[in-house]
Amino acid sequence: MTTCACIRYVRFGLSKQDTQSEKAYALAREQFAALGVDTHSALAKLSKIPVSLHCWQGDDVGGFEPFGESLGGGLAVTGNYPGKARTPDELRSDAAKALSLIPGKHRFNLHASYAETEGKTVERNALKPSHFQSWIDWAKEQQLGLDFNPTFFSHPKADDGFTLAHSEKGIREFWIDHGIVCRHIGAAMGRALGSPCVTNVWVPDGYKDTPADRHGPRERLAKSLDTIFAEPLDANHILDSVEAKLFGIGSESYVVGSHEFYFGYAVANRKVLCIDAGHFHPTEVISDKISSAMQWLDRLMLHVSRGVRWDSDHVVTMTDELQAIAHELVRNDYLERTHLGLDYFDASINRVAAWAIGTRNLLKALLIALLEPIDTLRQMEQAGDFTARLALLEDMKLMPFGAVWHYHCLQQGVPPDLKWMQEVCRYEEDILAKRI
Ligand code: RNT
Ligand code: ZN
Repeated sequence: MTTCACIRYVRFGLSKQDTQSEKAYALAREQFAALGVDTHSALAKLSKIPVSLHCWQGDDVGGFEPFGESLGGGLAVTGNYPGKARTPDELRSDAAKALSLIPGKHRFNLHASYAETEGKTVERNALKPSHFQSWIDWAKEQQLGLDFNPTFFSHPKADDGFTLAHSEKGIREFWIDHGIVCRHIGAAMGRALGSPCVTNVWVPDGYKDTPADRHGPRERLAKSLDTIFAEPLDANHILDSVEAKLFGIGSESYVVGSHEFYFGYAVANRKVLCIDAGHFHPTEVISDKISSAMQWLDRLMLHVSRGVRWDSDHVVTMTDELQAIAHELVRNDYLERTHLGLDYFDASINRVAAWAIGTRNLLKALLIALLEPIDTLRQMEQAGDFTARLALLEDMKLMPFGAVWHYHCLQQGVPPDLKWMQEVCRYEEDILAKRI
């Protein structure tokens, strides 16, 4: 049994830190100003960047369908930390708690399996916007945008590992219809909330062992996607996106929707490409793909995740790669064309904390990038002074980003580092621990 860590955090909660934060910020501001960087404008930009929090961290990708299939699609969640959300209301309450610990205005990313059908079995090809009305109402109340995903896994018709690329027409059509109804749901969400809903197609289709036919399934997947996307929908309401993967559990040898497949599909059909940080070889990074992809695509969706030795979907931490992703988006002015989402699921720790840690880290990485003296670095590079470029990049690493972040949290009315965890502990004691 895991216990709550409140005691440790209460002790760290030095109130002195708050009284000194203005002073620390003023000093940091001067240090950045000396490099030609304005901390106020960096914070103004940061406060406008939305991150799409993934609903599935709150209940281990369970969803609320009455037929409750166990997790499929080659996905795996490990851990049994108490307090997982069992109902949509619990999930909404947990997500609201997490959002209260994160500076800025954000989005919430739902899966079709989180439909609310009042206990009735509604097949995935018959889902309607009304099954997501409570989510839409909640999003309005919380001032969140919504993003959406058809659910092509955890379902009897996906049990043999194929959906949109299935060789049987009937099964393929079932999943095509699911994709179609989900686009209408996404569009309804976007219309209701006045902000386009990124509706992301990811299918698990693939083979455990060496296939004899790599071509056929890919041809079927392309045709199925064409049918799903045939009806033009208003881009003010919905943006279609497609997500590739290298392998999953049970699809180690061949994934139909590979990176090359979807890159080509997205370019040819002007779709949003969703790049998941965990969907490549373990040493392959997505940060270097962004500026290549942006030459050919209008928009990207990122599933910011952290694979540990495989696509393990660990909570996002402050890694070099996270910072590299943030630098790419800021340096190249891609934020307007990029939809930032998170994609991880850890059931071995407090799930509200997992959301807060990952989202705060992404925002911190963006802040670090926004505080970079990019013009100076570019000038050095153009002058061929690679020594100065390296020296400045390295010296930047110990700049007082923490003081700026701390100030930002207080300005935005959320607890700063070393404080927010107290809130999680309290919530765990009062709410999560009572869910037996
Ligand atoms: C799976 C993909 C996909 C899912 C979510 C639940 O490997 O990353 O994005 O994680 O749709
Ligand atoms: Zn993903």
